[in-house]
Amino acid sequence: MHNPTWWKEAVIYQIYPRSFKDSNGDGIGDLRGIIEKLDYLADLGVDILWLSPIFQSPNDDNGYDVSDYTAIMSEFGTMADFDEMLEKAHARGLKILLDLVVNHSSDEHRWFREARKSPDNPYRDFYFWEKEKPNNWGSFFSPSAWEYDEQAQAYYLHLFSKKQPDLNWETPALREAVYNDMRFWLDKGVDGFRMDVIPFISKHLDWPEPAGKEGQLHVKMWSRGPRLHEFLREMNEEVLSKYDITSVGEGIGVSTENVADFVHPDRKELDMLYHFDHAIIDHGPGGKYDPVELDYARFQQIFKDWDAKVEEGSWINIFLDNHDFPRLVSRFGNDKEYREESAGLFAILLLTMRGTPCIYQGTEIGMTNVAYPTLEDYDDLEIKNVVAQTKKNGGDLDKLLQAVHRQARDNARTPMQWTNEENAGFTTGEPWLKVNENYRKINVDAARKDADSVWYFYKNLLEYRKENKTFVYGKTEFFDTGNSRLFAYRRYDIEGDFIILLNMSDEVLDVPTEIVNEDYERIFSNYRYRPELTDEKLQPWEGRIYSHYMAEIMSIIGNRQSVEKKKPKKKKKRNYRRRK
Ligand code: TEU
Ligand code: CA
Repeated sequence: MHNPTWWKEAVIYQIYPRSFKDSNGDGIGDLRGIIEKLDYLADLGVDILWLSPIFQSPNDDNGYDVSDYTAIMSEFGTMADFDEMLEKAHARGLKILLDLVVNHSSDEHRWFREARKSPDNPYRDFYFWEKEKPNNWGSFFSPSAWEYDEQAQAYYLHLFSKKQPDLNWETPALREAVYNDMRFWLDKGVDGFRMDVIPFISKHLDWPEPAGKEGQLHVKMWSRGPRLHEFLREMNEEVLSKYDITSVGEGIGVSTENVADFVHPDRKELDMLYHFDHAIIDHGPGGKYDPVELDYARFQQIFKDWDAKVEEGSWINIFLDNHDFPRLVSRFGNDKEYREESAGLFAILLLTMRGTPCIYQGTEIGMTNVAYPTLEDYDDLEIKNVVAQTKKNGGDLDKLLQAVHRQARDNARTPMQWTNEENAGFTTGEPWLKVNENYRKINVDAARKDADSVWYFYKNLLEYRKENKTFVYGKTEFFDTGNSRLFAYRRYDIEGDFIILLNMSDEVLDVPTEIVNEDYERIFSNYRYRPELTDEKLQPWEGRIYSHYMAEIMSIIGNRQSVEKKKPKKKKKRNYRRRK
């Protein structure tokens, strides 16, 4: 059903360049910093680097507001640095995905500066203009999605900040301009794009007034506008299909009911996308900063429901954190007593669930959320907006700080922790966002000196995944364990047969022998050689991979026919893959 394809077998590593590595001491990560770390990434064993936006930008939203799609952000370096980075990445077998942010541009983009000049400017229709505010839509980063522009004498639409005016895809010249900018990078040899809020590019032009409070977000309504799939097909036909590249959609507002419209191969639109179902699982009635307790039963159900779509031919990404969400170990795991254990457990989930995995920078060493003492310590415009709104409405700022500690995007944006030196070895200067104090303990240097670290667990699992394509192409079977904290599934095909057990709790649990019978052998545990490891009990946050003994023998011999149907007497347990 699934044809062998490089982007299905690959593992994506997301770099947030601003926070990855600073090469010149100005406190801001940059392209030369990435170049310095290419060997590190190749050694870890990932295949594709997705770079959050590196284009010229006034940085209202850290590069997600682009003022020139074919220029490099001056803080990040030069085009020569980019070319060198691309060449050196390719030389190491690493592919590069750029972040295509074309639902909106920056208000400082030449198109917008032209457009606001007059109603008959050739760029006017690159954006949406209305004489009167047509509805009560809210915006992600400000109360209203409509902003009055004095020069234009009209309101323009911005679903994000007012410095991120929405581009008007109804205008053929705009689409052609976007395609040209895409070709610019693809002709340089870039390997594809991650596409920011791509389901938003077609709008309901009758500007419906949705029921609900003034300023409310209407993700469901903004997503999948009437001409969306026509635009995506055109983009595919005009650009994507002409290159051997891949495309990842940010599937905001995409559900299991409609994912196939985007990524089923028959559609010829996108290769894969990542959905938000588990990423917004703890958003409460008041939204993200009104969080509720995590529902692990639902968490499991989400993976099950989406995998059923993959079975039907769609392809998706598996991710648990990125630059927009808290750190996975703090959010889904236990970042206190069981930080390393839960980080390891989620490494197993990421790398064995069906779909192309995305590892976010720092996750490979189990980086955690940060808790700055005051709201003013935060940089993100989303938080600045929420703080302003809360103040205006006389809301509880202490409660907000608690919620920000838990939910802030800045949790994921603190500088990458390389060493235990000052500022985590990220910069010799003053970092643009304060480092997480725990860098003295949690850093790449320390992790690579410790054979039992989260880092080595990732490296070994990545290598194992590469050798066992069953994790890529095999079918999935989910087991009902009767415990919302015990996640169990099987990945199998003609070449392999694995059972995965994930104990997402602080408790010791019994191994469910009805699922893992004696034909299955434990080959991976995030508890490795620790004394508490036993066959019968799953330790807190222990994750295991078992392999069927027949499949295991066959994978060693490499020939199914020649294997005698007899269980071997005693095979040595491999709790953890041997390192070469
Ligand atoms: O994110 C899409 C998006 O809707 C986010 O605003 C997300 O819902 C939010 O971060 C959750 O709090 C993309 C980018 O990934 C994000 O960094 C940008 O800010 C946004 O688009 C606008 O370009
Ligand atoms: Ca720098």
